[in-house]
Amino acid sequence: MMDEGVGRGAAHVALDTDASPEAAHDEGPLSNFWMPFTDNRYFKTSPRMFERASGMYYHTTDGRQVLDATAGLWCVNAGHGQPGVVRAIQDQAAVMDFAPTFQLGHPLPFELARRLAGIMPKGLDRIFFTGSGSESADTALKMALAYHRARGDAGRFRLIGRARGYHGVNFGGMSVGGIGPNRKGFGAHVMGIDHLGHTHGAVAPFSRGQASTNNDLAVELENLVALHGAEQIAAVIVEPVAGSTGVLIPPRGYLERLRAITKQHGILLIFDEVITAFGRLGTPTAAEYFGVTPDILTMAKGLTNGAVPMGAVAASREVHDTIVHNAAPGIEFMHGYTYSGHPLASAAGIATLDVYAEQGLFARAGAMAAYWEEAMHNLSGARHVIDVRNLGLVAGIELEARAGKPGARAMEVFRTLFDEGLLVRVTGDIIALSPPLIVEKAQVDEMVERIGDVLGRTA
Ligand code: PXG
Repeated sequence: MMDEGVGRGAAHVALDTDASPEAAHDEGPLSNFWMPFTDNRYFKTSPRMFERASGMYYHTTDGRQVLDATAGLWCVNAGHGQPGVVRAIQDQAAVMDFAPTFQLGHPLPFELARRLAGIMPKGLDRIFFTGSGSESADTALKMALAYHRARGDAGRFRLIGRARGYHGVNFGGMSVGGIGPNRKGFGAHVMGIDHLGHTHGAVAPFSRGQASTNNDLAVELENLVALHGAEQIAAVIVEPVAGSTGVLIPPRGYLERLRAITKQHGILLIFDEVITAFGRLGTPTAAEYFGVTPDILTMAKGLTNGAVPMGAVAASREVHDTIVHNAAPGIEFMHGYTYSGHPLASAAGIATLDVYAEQGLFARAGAMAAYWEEAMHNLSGARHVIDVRNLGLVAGIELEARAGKPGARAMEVFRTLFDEGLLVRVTGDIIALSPPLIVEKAQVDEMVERIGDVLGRTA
């Protein structure tokens, strides 16, 4: 249970938790919030609660400081509590809380779209707003289908994802996604979907940055084209760097090959940049980092520094103009969300882009990447570590699984690290690190030391 005497504001609810585990999850004050992607029964008997956050740190309800090595959930790229973002949200809430964007407008999303277009890869300058990464993925898939229909090519209905891919939890994103446990419990999914193989293990373990492989993994796309005929395939969606599945860095030449094959066959390429956009690799987008431009690019998370929920989809002129200019008079794309272009989210987005620019955070991440790489690979010899992968300010530390208990070792490491003051993410037996871009070298060192230390003490 929680330590005593630190309850303040809403956080005090945790401290009133009945000591009995049964009471906690059946009737206690924590029982009503059905938590997302959480072991609810465990959490409610052993809650870990945040209370406030500032810069690189969270502070917990039991009065501890926790170094944030995950930017929240890959989203607080500028660090917590950036004053410009806080002010923009507060000011906007007082001026106009909500305004519809269906057949009406207000200036903020137009301004944010213009600003975003300025940092997207050249040509991806038509911006559709959503409320999350999941909504962005489904929006992008619908755009791809609508594009081919608008061209009179409605036979292109197939969507191709990738094994171990993550594109959120809505039906489209789940269906193209390739993480088994996220899919298996939910019935029939969207029809007409195939998956490319993943790239895990394609390069030697402990490779630094992007590595080469002799395997032509993209040939699988050629095989699907041969199987179905390109005339049935609408789009391919991939994360340029796969995040949720445990940091998979694309082998050299792989994304370029996907781009060449899709282009050759009139298939749209969608990059899901929900975690890679906004400086994670030292550039505004992974597309720019890799020099590969998709037709559609999805974003969320760092768009508002995580401070207000918002996602976005950047479409090429070709995709946008084909849908909009071929439509009958009236609404051209029958899609949108109540919160598309929400005033508070738009204000937060504009302020966040200001912070990124004024503090030079993308370049800062790029400059820190070499130090980060060196530091992360110092964990190569740590107990249980079977691979270290890195790119930009992302790293994956893969542990050997305990016999018969996949994920157990990493989960134990996660809990111990948290209790001792470091927040990481784990997925399976992989520790994923993605700190805010304001991270200092001493904090990078601290992450490595703490992780190495806890691994050494973990069975
Ligand atoms: N696409 C990608 C590539 C993502 O990483 C989503 C879509 C969905 O975004 P929303 O906003 O609907 O959650 C994501 C989300 C993790 C972790 O620990 C990753 C995500 C979410 C939560 C945890 O790896 N990515």
